[in-house]
Amino acid sequence: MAYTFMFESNACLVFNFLPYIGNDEKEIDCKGNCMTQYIGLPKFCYSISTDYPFYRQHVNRLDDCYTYGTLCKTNYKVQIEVSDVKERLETMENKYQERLEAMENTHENELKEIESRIEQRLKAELTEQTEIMKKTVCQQNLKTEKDPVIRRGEPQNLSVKEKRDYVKKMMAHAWNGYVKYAWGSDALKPVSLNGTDLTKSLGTNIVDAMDTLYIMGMDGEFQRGKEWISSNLNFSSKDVNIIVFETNIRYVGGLLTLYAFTGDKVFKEKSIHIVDILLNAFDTNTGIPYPQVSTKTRKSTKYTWRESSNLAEFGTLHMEFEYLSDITGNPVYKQKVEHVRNFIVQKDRPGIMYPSFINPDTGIWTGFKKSLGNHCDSYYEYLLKEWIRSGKSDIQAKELFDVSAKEIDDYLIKTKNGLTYVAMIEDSKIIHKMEHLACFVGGMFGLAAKNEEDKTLKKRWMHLAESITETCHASYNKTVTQLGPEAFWFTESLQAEGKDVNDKVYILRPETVESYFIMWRLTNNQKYRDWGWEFVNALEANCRVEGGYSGVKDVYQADGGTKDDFQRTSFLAATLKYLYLLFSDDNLISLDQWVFNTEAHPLPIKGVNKFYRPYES
Ligand code: DMJ
Repeated sequence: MAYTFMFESNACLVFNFLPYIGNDEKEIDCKGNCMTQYIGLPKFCYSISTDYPFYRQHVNRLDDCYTYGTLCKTNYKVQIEVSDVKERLETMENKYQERLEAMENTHENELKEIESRIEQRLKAELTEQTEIMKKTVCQQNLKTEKDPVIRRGEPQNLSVKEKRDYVKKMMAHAWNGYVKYAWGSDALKPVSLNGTDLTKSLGTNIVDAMDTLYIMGMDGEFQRGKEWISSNLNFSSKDVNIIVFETNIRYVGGLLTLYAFTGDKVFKEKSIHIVDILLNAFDTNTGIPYPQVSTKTRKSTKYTWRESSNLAEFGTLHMEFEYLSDITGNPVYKQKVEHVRNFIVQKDRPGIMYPSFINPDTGIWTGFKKSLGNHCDSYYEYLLKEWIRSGKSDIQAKELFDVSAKEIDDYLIKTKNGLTYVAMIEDSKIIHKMEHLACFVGGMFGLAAKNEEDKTLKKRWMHLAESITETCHASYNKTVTQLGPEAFWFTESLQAEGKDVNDKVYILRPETVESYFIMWRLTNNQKYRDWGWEFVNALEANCRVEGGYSGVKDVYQADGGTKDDFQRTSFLAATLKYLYLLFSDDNLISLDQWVFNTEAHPLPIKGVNKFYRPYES
């Protein structure tokens, strides 16, 4: 096919191929003026004339057009074989297309690479900026937010303040007796006005009581205690078998709280010194610790009277050991307790909950009591509390707690004549007896409810918390002394009452007032403060003696019968601390910031509490 293009005077035709559009026509006049301007990328231009039928020219400026414009000054009448042109054009076009595609592919890859590099850089910059932002926000928060309150915390109400002042005076009486008659010993015999040693004068009472002194603002006493710790607390200087569980909850827990409160390195160093000795207990076939370690030989042993370690002993280390790793940067402490937990988790559980004993050499369960009292109690307590202490990052602990809590609820929680209690199982038989030790369960379920998101569980746990605390109060209320028995029964004839001689003692235990305190904080129900005050009166009437406070042998007798002449250190560490906090403002050692170990030493909650003081290299 042939087309005839008539070239009018002073005009020539230029085929202009825009790279991606195909051909186009542009006119330039023969004086060299482009009638249409070329804009943008270089373009290919074909000018047609008789002399140069196909002339390829790279045109990107007016000047170029001018050159070819001059070729067609005269009028031409040209016949062009358009098919030829078309063919050439198509070849060109195809080639161009290929090149274009090749370019596009290369560009696409290059582009992708560039994009990914840019993306990575942006991400890195974003992370860096976010970190900077976080730090700034965090620092601002620290400046603007109020510090967690660890002292003062005076209640508004005057009569509550009077009660609190009264408790502080009780603390002064207990402490002064110890200072006067038993300084440096482990505990005070408040009737015979002497010291008594469990660990050959390693000053248990001092370390255990220190954080209570601090919270109460008893500065002189605190200072004296600190000096003693600083110069005398040296386990290597004695030759004694220390009990892993007791040493951990009293010494390590106490020192860690003091470090959190004050940031004073002496407390951290002393806790490292002690835990490094305790680590020897974990050198067993299973990694389950033996119950005791010699401070001299560092050899760990079983008790002579039993082969096994109990659940509460090896299951009440987690909070302290994890926290110690966090403030020292030394992972060995947490590794030990994590190994213990993993060992237990991978073992078969015979029946519900956990048996009370395991042989640390063979890993075989040996005791088949299921209980929230002696030998078992704080294992369950620490599952919940370690989850809280870890800032809820220890999910395994929470899952284990949830399973146990359900089993406790399904099998051990009983209600008789309106009183809900925690029974126990011995050799598969249910025993309708609750130990005073298990009265912490009210507070434990309260804390669990406070931290639970599932509404049904929250409600159930809160109900258990209230009703179990109520039952423990009833066990106090039913005695002449208004002090609770060591164990109480639910039978045809007994309702929350002790039966045997051993049931009837009251040894200054804190578990019931611990639950009053937690329930008060959760509900602000006045009855918990009232019950706390009844308890203060009962202590004053039955336990106060010249040297301090003593346990009593029969809570069902006037004055509690004979005194046991023993002021347990947990009375200062826990009983009086919980009482004081019960009558303080709720922001003093807030439950949002702190979680109490089983000896009532508050540990800061990770990621929440400014006093956490994590290790910084
Ligand atoms: C405390 O020393 C600890 O709470 C332990 O876990 C059990 N209870 C005693 C005091 O009664």
